[in-house]
Amino acid sequence: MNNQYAVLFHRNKLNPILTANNWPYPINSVFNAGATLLKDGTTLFLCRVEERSGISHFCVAKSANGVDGWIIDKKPTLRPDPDKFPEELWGIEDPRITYVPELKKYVVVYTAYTRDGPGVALAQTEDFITFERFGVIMPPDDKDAALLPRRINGSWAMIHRPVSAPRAHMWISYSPDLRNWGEHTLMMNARKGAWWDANKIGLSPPPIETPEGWLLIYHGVKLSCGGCIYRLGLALFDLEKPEICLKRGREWIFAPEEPYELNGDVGNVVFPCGYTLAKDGDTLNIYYGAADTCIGLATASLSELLDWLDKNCEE
Ligand code: BMA
Repeated sequence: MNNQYAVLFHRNKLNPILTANNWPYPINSVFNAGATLLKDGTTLFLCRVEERSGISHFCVAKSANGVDGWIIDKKPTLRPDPDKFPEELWGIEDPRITYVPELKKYVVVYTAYTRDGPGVALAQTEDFITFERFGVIMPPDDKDAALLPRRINGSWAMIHRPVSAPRAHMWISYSPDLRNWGEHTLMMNARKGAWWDANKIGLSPPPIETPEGWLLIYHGVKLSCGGCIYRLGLALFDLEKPEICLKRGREWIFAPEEPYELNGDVGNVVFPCGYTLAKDGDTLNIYYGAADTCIGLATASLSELLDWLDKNCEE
């Protein structure tokens, strides 16, 4: 066979695993879900649900095996609250969940769609029923953010993606208390020219801690006359100085190919906001928004990803 390349992400045969048709109340679409494993092994999604007004909220869905049998909250779990948080005027989007052992809480970092564009907001929860909202912690334009699960040299660390139009790179910032952020440091640049990740990149799911470093699955946005293509690549960062990039893959590793990824409200998009790691410590379940319309699952081996990155990183 010609044109053979490494296939690292394997789509589940039940894909798309969640769609608007599964929803217990009327919605437009469900995509870009944050994901975590609860203590009893249940997979929990905090789904971005787009209402039939265009505004998004979050809704919890749970499954024993992370593939099917989803039990979905009968009504929105977390809605934008523009009376108390005016920066959530046009909705809340793209949650990324980090379980923080020190706090014994889940920290959810998400996009607040403000009058002036997307900003980064943070909330913490113990049970995904009640949430303590901190409001906007990074002003617009900023999004694609997730918290690291532990302090780095005494400070909390958050990866995010401010825009300096027309380009957008990944940054990391540090905080003593999750509210006040500083030490803003450039982490990784978008490439230039014809590259798949030229001009605009961003974190996809939260970083994955491995003995070799923080593994980041990030998205690159290729813009052409035909529109945008959202694809995924890999990079590895230093465990104790996460702004230092150790390796960056040359090629993308996952791209829209299936009909539900190519066609939808925004075609040509694969956009994971969450993953879970199986008990074997190697199998990653990567949950991705497909075409801003539904949720897909792809499975990958962590050791294969690290191995591929080793052999396919830029010099
Ligand atoms: C990004 C985010 C995502 C969306 C993607 C593709 O900028 O806004 O919510 O899935 O674009 O439309």
